[in-house]
Amino acid sequence: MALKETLKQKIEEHRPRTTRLVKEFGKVKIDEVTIDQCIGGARDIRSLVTDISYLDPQEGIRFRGKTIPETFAALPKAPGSNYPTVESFWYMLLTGDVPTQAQVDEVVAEWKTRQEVPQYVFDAIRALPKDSHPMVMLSVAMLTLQKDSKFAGFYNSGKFNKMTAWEYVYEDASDIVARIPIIAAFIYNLKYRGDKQVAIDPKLDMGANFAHMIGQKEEYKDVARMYFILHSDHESGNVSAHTTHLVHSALSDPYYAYSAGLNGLAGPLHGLANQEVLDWTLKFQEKYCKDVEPTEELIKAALWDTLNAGQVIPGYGHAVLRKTDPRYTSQREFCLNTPGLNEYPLFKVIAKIFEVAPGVLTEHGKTKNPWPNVDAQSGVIQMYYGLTEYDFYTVLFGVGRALGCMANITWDRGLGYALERPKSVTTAMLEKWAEAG
Ligand code: NMX
Ligand code: MLT
Repeated sequence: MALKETLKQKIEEHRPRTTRLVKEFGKVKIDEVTIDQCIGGARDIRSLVTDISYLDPQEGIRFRGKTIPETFAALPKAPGSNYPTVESFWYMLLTGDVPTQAQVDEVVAEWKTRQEVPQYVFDAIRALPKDSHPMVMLSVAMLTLQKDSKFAGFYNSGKFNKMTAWEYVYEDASDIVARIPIIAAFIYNLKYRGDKQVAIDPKLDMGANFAHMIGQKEEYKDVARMYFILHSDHESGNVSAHTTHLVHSALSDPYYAYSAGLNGLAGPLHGLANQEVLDWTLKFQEKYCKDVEPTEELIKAALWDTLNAGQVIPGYGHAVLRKTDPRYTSQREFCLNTPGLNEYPLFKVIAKIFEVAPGVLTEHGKTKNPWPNVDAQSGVIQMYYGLTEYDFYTVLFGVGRALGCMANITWDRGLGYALERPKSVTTAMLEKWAEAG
C-alpha cells in the first residue's frame, strides 16, 4: 500500500481514540499550572499531544517509541550505507511502522516527483541582499512557495471538508520535505560557492542528493542522512515545532506554518545555537590556544569569561532534558568511530569542553541541566567535512526539522486538532491568587 493510503488507514483507526478521550474523559485533570510556569515560558505544562515523538527528561528522544540507536537499527539502510535513508524515516514518523525496502523505494520515487522547485523561488532568494542570513533565505523560500499550496487551494475551493483536509496538508508537507534540501543546497551554493549550482541527481536518495548538490564527498552522504534524522523532531513543545503547530492551527497552510517555525528555529536559544557553538569554540581557540593544546584550565577560564559576561554557554542546558542529549551522544560516537575525525583537533576541543563545562555550569548554579544538547556536537562534524560556513548550520537543522513539523501537522489535521488559544491573565490577577495562597 502506498504511504498516503497507509496513513489514511492509520488516521481513520486513530480518530475514535481522540473522540473518546474528549467525549468521555474530557474533564480528567492531567496537570495544574503554577505562577512560575505562567511567567516562566509555560515550562513543563502538559498541554500538547503528539504521537510522533516523546522526550523523556532522563532518556531523551524516542521517535515513534524508538530510541535513536533503535531507530537507526530498525530502518532499512541506504544502498551501501550503515544509515537509513531520510525517506524511510519519514515513512516511520508518519505511520509509526518500519517500512519494507519496497515501501522505502516508493517514497524515494514519490519525492522525486515532488522535487522540482519553481524558478520563482530561486528568483526570490536571489533578490534578497547577499548578506541576508541563510535562515532568512530559507524562510522566504517557504513563503514564496505558499501561492501554490494545495491545502490553501482546497480551503478556497468552497469544498473544504474537515475529514479530508489532512490529505492536502500531506500533499504540501510532502512537497516541503522533498524540496527543502534542494532549496537549502541552492542557498549554500549561492552564498558560499560563487553561485555554482548543481542539478539534482535523480538516482540518489534525499540525503545523498543533498551531499551531491553541495559538492560534498561520498562520506558526507551518511552525515546528511544522520543529521537530518537526528534533528527531525523533539516532541511538540520546542519552539519550531510548537510555532508550526500553532500557526497551522489557524488553518494557515504548511508553508506559512513552517516559515514561522523556521523563524523560531533561527533564535540563539534554539536552532541558532549550533552556529553559536562553532563561533564560541573558534573564538576560544583563537584567543586561548593558538599554539597550545586546550587544557582544562584554559577551557574553564573561557567558560567563566562567558558566564561572567552574563551570556549562556551555547550547546549546554535544555528546557526538558536533564542528562546528556542522546543526539549529542550519537554524533559523538560518529566522531569517535570515524578515522580522521576522531583525531581532528576541533573534535578534541569539543570533547574537552564536554569534560569541563558540566562542572563549571553546576558550580555557576543557574541551569537546571548542565549537560550538552544536540548543538554542542553537530558543527564539528560539518567543519571536518569542509562545510565551514557555520552561519549555514541552522539551515541544516531546518531541513531536518521539516520532517517532524510536517509529520506533526499532517496528523494535527487528520485528528482535527483545534485552534490553539491559551488564556492569558493579568499581573494583578496573579497577585490576588498569590495572596489567597
Ligand atoms: N549557560 C549559562 N546559563 C544557562 C545555560 C547555559 N548553557 N542554560 C541555562 N542557563 C541559565 C538560564 O539562562 C537561566 O538563567 P536566569 O535564571 O538568569 O534566566 C537559568 O540557567 C535557568 O534556566 P533553565 O531553566 O535551566 O533553562 P531554560 O529551560 O530556561 O532554557 C535553554 C533552556 C536551552 C534555552 C538554555 O539552557 C540555554 O540558553 N542554553 C544555551 C543555548 C542552547 O544551547 N540552545 C539550544 C537548545 C537546543 N536546541 O537546539 O534548540
Ligand atoms: C529541539 O530539538 O527542538 C531542542 O532540543 C529544543 C527543545 O526540545 O526544546
